[in-house]
Amino acid sequence: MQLEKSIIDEANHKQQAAHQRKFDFVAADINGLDTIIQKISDFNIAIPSWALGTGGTRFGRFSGGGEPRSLEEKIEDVGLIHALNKSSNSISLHIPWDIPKNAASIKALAAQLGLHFDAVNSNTFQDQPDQQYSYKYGSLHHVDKAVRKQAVEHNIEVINYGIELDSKALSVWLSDGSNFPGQLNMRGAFERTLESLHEIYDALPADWKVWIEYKPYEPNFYSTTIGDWGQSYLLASKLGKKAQTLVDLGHHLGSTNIEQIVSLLLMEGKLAGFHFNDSKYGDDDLTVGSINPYQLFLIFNELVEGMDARGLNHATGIGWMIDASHNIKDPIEDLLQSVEAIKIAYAQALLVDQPALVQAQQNNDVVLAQEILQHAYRTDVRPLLAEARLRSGGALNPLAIYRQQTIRKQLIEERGALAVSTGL
Ligand code: LRH
Ligand code: MN
Ligand code: MN
Repeated sequence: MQLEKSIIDEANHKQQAAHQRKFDFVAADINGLDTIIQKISDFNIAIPSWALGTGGTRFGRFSGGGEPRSLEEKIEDVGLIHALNKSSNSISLHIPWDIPKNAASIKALAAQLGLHFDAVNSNTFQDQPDQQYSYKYGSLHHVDKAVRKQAVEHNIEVINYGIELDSKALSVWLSDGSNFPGQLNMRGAFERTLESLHEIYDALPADWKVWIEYKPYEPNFYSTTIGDWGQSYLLASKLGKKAQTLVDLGHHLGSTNIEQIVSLLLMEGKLAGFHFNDSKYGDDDLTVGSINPYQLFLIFNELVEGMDARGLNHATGIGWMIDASHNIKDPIEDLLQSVEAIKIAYAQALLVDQPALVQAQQNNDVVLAQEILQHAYRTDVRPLLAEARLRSGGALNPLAIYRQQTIRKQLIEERGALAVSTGL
């Protein structure tokens, strides 16, 4: 289903006066208001194809119904999200969960909804029914060359699908690791991974990147071959310019200073981008900003400062993507919340008085430095986001329209209460 623009306009009209009051209040104190609103408008976050269905855990899966049954329906769901928030103009595919069999028609459908394709993700962490060798003991790091070859070929196949869709990056996450001390020679595992990644790297088109994601544990609980940003960075450095490190916010041990990692990767030109989510315990994949919004703001503060220093365009210089999958929420509602949370943190970071912060740092005025950051963080930027959406033709309040229009109910009627999507 698609959402008529007139429905959005009508709802906006009803909320206009209330919006204007809130907007005028916050706008009065902001320098360079129009530039900031334009930056907020330009900032889009890719939606992963696996987030549109209920995620589930190994203890159960509780579908809300009306899940997309095909890649086409997933694209339609992203189209709905984008029509409402004008901030989600791309989709990232995980292959083989979503195989773009007919690339031309898939691309045409996406284009009709104002969407394009972000990075393509490979999957060598699960065995597929038709594959010859198992990934039980790993893929790109496997001791057996034949298994490594199979995994390399899968990645090259994913690149080829991506080329047809005009994607520009391959995103690789490996579950390769070991469960018990002694199971694996760690140096050997790393060297074999590097060798395999070299073969994949060599298959990348000139204008492509390979994004190397790290994660400390799960599904392996003793060692993971690409376990932290250092290991990912080492691989990316050895591979060359087209290889960079991808930061998934849930892939850090408790209280890791993620903003510092981000700042240094950016400095080295090695920051591929993000998988946004939030976590309390581990790789929880909770809604972005639902647990630690201040950390998200501090990350964006490093990003804005670092990207400005390097002359990078905020909207296009880095891969911005959500990576989450929920068991108990309507996925579309969750994605609307996630995009909003990311853009709130971004907008707050845009408000940081950078020259004043530099001065405070020079003077070692710790109190003032904290005041400057927290002044920006404590500003209610939601009216700025709403204004940016309004100016782009989106909804002042996307979630409210989604509910008022009973979109999930319509999707259940169209697709069925038991419709289950592919993915996690
Ligand atoms: C691994 C991960 C990785 C996968 C996705 C499904 O935990 O974050 O990005 O591709 O989840
Ligand atoms: Mn991820
Ligand atoms: Mn993850």
